[in-house]
Amino acid sequence: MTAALTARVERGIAWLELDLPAEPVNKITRGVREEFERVLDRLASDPDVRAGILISRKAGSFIAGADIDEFGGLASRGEAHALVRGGQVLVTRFATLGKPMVAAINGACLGGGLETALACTYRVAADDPKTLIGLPEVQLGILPAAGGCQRLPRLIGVRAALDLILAGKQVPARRAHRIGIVDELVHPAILDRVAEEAAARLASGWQPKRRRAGLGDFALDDNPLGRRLVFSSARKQVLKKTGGHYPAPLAALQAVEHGMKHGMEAGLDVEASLFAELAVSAVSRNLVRIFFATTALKKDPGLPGDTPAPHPVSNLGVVGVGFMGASIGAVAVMKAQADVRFKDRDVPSVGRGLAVAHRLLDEQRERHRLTRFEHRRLSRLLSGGVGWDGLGRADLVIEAVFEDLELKQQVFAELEAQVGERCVLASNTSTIPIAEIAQGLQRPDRMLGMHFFSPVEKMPLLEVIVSEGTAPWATVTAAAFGRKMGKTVIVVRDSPGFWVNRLLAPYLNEAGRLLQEGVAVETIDKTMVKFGFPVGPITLIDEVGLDVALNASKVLHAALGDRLQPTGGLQRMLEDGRFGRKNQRGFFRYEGGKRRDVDMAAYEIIGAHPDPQVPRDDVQPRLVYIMLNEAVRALHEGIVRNTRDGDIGAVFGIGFPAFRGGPLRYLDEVGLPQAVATLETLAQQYGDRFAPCERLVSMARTGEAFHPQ
Ligand code: T1G
Repeated sequence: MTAALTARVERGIAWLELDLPAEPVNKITRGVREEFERVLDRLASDPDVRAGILISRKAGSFIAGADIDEFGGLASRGEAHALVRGGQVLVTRFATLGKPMVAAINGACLGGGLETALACTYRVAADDPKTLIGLPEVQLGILPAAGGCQRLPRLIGVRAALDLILAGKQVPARRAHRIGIVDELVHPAILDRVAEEAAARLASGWQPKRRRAGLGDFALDDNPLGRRLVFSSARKQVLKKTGGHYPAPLAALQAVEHGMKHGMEAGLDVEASLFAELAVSAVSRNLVRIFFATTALKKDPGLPGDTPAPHPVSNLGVVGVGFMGASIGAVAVMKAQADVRFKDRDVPSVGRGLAVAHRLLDEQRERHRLTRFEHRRLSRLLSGGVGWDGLGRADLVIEAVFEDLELKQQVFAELEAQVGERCVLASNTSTIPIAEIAQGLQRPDRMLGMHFFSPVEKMPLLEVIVSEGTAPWATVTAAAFGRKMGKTVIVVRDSPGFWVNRLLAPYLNEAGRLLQEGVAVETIDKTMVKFGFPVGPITLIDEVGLDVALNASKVLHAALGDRLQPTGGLQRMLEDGRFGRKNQRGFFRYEGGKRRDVDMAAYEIIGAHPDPQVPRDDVQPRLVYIMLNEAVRALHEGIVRNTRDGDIGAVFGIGFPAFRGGPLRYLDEVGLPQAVATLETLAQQYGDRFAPCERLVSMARTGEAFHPQ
């Protein structure tokens, strides 16, 4: 096998150059570890070598960490323990070589990659967008276990380290420099030279002076009492955020705390044993699956077989620039560097849209995610007007006007006359069938749906909706542009509610029924948060807007019949002028933009009263299983292309608990016969809407699974 690591010595400096053959990223496999060990042995004993430099020769990737494939396949704790000990030994080797080592970081430097760099004496990083630095392990349900929980807090302080480790954040090189992870930030073109100079200086005994970040931070971090405070408040925050469902951040916290109290060696022991436990846990397995499903989707053109190449989209038009349209435009500018033209019916609307988009750009600037120069350059890509002019050059136009079929048809009829032959037309509808919007177009083949979720800059999912008539080139173009906007894209079939709203509607309806039956808002919401959703269904209704939720429900009810019948509660709430958070009136009270407690008036309006006698044991199964059953139906109808897309869509679009792997994975874990039995019991008690769908019953009978192992 070709070597991943090449070593050469020049003027007393050893260059360790890493490029893992036939892989898109550098990662620390068993093979790479062995190569490192051999090379480091030679380097240590070679009297001509005074210092070393670790650098990547793979574009965009320094080291993306340990090989996730390897630990995803671990069979036992013992095996996991041995693997991670091996990693620790290697990383420690860098720190104890007796010769200074410089990490010259270009490209992703994550997990074990950063841990290796932290064990080096000095770190120089290339100021390049690809240079992302962090310890993302907790996102995979594990903890940094090759010394990351020890060396990072010692370098930048406990609080700053916890801030990165507990959320699994990846930060750009510039930020890593500012918080003290990186010693020097340089233009990529001079990385080699600066690293070489640093190595030479270190070899002659130079000691880099490190400015300790915020003095206040260290005042707290450096004394035992302050530190105890830091740890206990971090623990509280983690528990609040994870609801206790994700053990990895707590484990990382424990490893940092133990190491700071009892020293590096003891800390490494804790890292290793916690890693061994977590790496073979169901939570980690599911999170690793989600990682691989997401990376697979990054390469998926959206259609099977030989697909046409996507057309490049450098000019985007957005018609209808309310909050949604404006945010889509802003993200297209920031992430895809597209030239974006807004169009709305009057000047004030265009002005408001532009203001929303500029605000989003300004926020990035304020958070130092954009330089002043980039901010200015990107801001200039935004323009707008009331006429159709400016849309003639568009490669893609996304319509985000009010959810009204006739209005949308009219917009597209006018639009079609303005745009060029190769322009894709997309509607950001959340419910209206694309084929209906496309009716009357000269060229319905270039029409599709792009269903973004609000807030666009935060929500990771995009549903690209294709109807029977949509041309493959249009599909792949929209999907590719969505990915460029940083979204995880699933291509779904044109059918009422598509995937996300199809699953959401029965769930929200059921929540409405529970309310009507006398279950309190807090009980419903807390039950689902306990199951692992980020927010409960009633909060979700307030967040998305009662009008939006009711509209989606009505569309699905009309299309799919009785089992999707909404309760009358939402209608009555709307008649009372309650739209949810957007007008500060909903199921909750709001004060100055902040959500307060449940608005008791809401119970009056829907004509229900919380009754403590109502049994609560069924709240969770009713809400969960009605969604699971619908997911199986929709999957069987081919709304999503496969179980992977279905699970990812539910996790990223609805907030289905990631640690459960998605609704279809969860069904596998429960066992299909058990799921059928639960649904049958619920159907007997609460009605036919719970009757297990045919597909689920037949799969349970034949012993199939959604994700066969
Ligand atoms: N292991 C295995 N495969 C990896 C990998 C890794 N660490 N990182 C990336 N890949 C694969 C990915 O599946 C895809 O494969 C291809 O590389 C390109 O990735 C002891 C325990 C590096 C920022 O969590 O965040 O170190 O689909 O499409 O958008 O504490 O990948 O082409 O076959 O995502 O340019 C911690 C996870 C490990 C890093 C690149 N490290 N990776 O993004 O490309 S745990 C991570 C990423 C650890 C120690 C421990 C991103 C990226 P394929 P991509 P990209």
